[in-house]
Amino acid sequence: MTAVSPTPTDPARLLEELGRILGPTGVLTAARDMDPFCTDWRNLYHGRACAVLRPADTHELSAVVRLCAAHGVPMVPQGGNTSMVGGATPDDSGREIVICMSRMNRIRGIDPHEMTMEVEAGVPLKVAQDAAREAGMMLPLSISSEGSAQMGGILATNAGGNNTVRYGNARELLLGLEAVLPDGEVFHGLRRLRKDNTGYALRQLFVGSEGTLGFITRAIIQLQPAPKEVEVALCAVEDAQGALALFSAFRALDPALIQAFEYMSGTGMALVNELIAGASLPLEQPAPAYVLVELATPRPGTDLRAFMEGVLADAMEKGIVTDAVMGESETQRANLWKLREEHAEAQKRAGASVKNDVSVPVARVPELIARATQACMDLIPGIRPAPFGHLGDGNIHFNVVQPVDMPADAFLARSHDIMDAVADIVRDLDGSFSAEHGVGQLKPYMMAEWRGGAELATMRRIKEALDPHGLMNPGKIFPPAAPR
Ligand code: 2HG
Ligand code: ZN
Repeated sequence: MTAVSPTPTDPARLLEELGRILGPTGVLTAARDMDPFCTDWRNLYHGRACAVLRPADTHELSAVVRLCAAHGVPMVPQGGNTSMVGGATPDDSGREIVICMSRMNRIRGIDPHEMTMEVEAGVPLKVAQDAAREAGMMLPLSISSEGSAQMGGILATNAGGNNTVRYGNARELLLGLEAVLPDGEVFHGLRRLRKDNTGYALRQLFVGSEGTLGFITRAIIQLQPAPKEVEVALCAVEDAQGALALFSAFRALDPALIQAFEYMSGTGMALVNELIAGASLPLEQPAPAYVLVELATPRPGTDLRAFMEGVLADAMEKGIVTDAVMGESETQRANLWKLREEHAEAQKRAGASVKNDVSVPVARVPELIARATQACMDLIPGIRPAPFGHLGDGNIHFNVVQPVDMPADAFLARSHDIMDAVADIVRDLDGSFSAEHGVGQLKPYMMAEWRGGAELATMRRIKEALDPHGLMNPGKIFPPAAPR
């Protein structure tokens, strides 16, 4: 889709009018102020913006969107700027306006009877989790970037993370939603009903839309009871087949207890130990691969520890697990989680890397890892495959780190070769080329091949219906349309 300006832009007049709506602190135009909003977390995309706007509420946002739409100015919604696919970074034209949601950061309420929380888009996930905990409940969504990632972006990208195996993705937690549409109209869908069959579930349209259909401004999220018992174990295994066998063992006995089931390669774990301060492997010796499993229950007196020990002892007897350690305290459990959560940061510090956020049916994870490892090593000698991720839901981050002695640029120039080689295997295994990070501006080129025909055509019709001028987050999700 090409952006068509409804009226020619007059930047000076537009900025003046925006300033009148948002006040002086709500509009940033100096390059040094805008820089952090124009570069992504991975440092892959460097855009330029005409301004960065910081509305304080839905009313202000609606007014500025109406104005930008009238001027034909493209808008890029931005939350915590933690996208792995450049989903919140403007292009380099200098025409786009970044609209940052971080001032809309109030928790509007927690309802202990309904077990719901109403949040504004700019609330960081960690803040929402802590508020749920203080109220004696749990917000069951956990991702490595939870300190910065914001609820609006989490919903807009349908984030998944560590607890998907038990509670689903962000989509499954959503009850109600408010959004500002591309013309500035407000969509009022902040309902907290479990049953509400009144035509299309429009709120779900915004989930996973990556900011291409409007701005999520507020949401009502389903909470869960706080766990009363939690156990975390780090297990050494020979390979992903062993990890899968352990998952099956837990699942066969009680799938409802598995709160997270994470896989890590030996290579990835070694990078964490080498590059992250305070990280240290609490096992006798390094292993080819690891599992981090968390069990939790809201029922006191379950003796989760005995259950976990029993499953692990049996797995060790069968040779599935070669070594294991269980966290004895909250601090120890947090330290075990740190080894998993710092994988992205360690890989960033290790040099250039190529990410493949892919999913396959759970039983096919070992085949994915084995085949993709071989394919990448055939492609670039010395490449360091460091796959890790959410084995329990089939989502593996098949990330590869540059060879030690290869220049970063030369390695990154092979990004598409690597991504295509992994994608071919994923397709063969009935998987998806994007599991939880979205399409952003990294992967639109894959959309036509993977989601072509009626699927992509229907997405385009929805996009055109809501955003006929193509002003919302241009360049994301959709590959350029073929000329008619
Ligand atoms: C995680 O699971 C995140 O830690 C980041 O999704 C994954 O760095 C990555 O590719
Ligand atoms: Zn992940």
